[in-house]
Amino acid sequence: MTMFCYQCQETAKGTGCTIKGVCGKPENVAKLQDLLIYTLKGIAVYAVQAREMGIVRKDVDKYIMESLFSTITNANFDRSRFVDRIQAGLALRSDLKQDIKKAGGAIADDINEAALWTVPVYEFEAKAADVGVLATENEDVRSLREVITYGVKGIAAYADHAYVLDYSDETIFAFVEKALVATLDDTLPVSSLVNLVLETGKFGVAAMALLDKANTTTYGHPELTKVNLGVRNKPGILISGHDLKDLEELLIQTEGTGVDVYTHGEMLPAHYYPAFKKYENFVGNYGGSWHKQVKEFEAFNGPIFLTTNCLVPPKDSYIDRLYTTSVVGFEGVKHIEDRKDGKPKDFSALIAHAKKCPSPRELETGELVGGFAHNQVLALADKVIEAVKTGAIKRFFVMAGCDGRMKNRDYYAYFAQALPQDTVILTAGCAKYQYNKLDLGDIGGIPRVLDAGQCNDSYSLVVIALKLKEAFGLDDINQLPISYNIAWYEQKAVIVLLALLSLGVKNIHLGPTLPGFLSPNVINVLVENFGIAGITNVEDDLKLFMA
Ligand code: FSO
Ligand code: SF4
Repeated sequence: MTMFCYQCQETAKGTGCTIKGVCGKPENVAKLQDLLIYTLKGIAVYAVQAREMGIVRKDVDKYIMESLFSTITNANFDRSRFVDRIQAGLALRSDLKQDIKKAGGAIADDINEAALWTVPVYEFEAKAADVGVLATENEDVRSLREVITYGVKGIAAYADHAYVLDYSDETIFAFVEKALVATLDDTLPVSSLVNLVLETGKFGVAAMALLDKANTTTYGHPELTKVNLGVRNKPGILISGHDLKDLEELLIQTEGTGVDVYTHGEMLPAHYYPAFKKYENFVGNYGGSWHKQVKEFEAFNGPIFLTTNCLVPPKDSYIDRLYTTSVVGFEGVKHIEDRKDGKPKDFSALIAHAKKCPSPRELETGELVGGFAHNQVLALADKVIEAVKTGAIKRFFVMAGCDGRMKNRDYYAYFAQALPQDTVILTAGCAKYQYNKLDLGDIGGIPRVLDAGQCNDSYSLVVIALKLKEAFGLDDINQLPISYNIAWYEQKAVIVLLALLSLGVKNIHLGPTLPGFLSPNVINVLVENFGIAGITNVEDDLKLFMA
């Protein structure tokens, strides 16, 4: 086996990428990501013990979060970055061990190998071969361990965004470390792993709530906004990913320079935040979701700045215009260094680059309407509740999640169009690009597609559901006229799903295919306890949902 990765929806044949990632991840990077995860588990062994002794190392927490995030699909393809991370991790691991010893703690004789191993750098990939996903032989245990691992990757991504805005929660760090250690424990019964999966979902809710607080406190509550889709006749910078602080610093530094800023993909919802509306050069959104980037980045003409996933291996036609930052990386692509000593990131190179480029080529014109995060929807609550009571709105469809390359994802565009006129779509994440430019109309002034924001803003949809449950005096969230038809792609969607399960949401339909990392027995557990199902075709699924 050269490599093995099955963490995303596009995994080869639905079972695993074994030669090269469908995402473009090469074998050496896949192996180093496996070794990094193993390194994190070893560090977590000491971090858990240290925490019990009252030793908390913020640098370790931050390192674990960023490292998990860096292994998410389409975040980082740069081999050297993983080698550096693993080396830094081994150094942190021995520091932590020393801290424990200095404080009088004993290191257990039977400590896991993950906490002990060392090999020279040239043997990293060979070592990885013994510690990857397939090292766990029992397929159900492997499946549950990986669900937990992917769940904590999602938590880490959201916790990292909150951390950047100075919001953190020790209990989230402690849980992530505990969960990583649990995936090493061969004595844990399957039932405990199943419980841990649900606990992961609970901390997913906590991480999304924390990020929601960080975003809304820093930038205000998203509000109903019309976002321009056209372009202006000035050079521009295109920013993609999920990191709002990067956007803020870019807007501050580009203001008055004659360089415009456009969003791409998951950065679109930034337009909904009041704090960014004052920037005259914040022009609009350019293009669609992440997998369209090759064509759209080519057409943009100016520099493109990737703050998080999803990065697609770039074409020569624009690689010299591409910039990455934080956990994102690709060999040969310029990287904007992290903030140091409280100073903002330095975008002068990007701005100078933009000034030498022609303005973006127009792809489309018109506007998109969004900004329906919890605060905005609750401001319309009376109208929404009235519409439900009168029957003007019969059902809500949560269609949050991800978009992707696979042709069969056009199911979601057809599904959105086939929905009866008295239904409303609640969305978040890049999944919306399948249908957010269709004219689906409104119900008494309430748009039929309510976009809450990025994938993490799926939290908003939960808040809305809980408020509706309260307003209608129901005891169970499943009694609401809400159906869940969720599209997934990568590990942030995994944590969104686990979060919904931990809140007791039942009968979620997940597509376009069920995860390759779920073993048949684990799928059975999900079907029996939560009524999880896949999708079939628009017609049959609609009948099922509307029944
Ligand atoms: Fe999409 Fe990519 Fe936000 Fe994901 S851009 S697919 S769930 O990384 O993060 O929704
Ligand atoms: Fe394959 Fe997805 Fe893993 Fe990439 S992230 S190697 S496409 S399973």
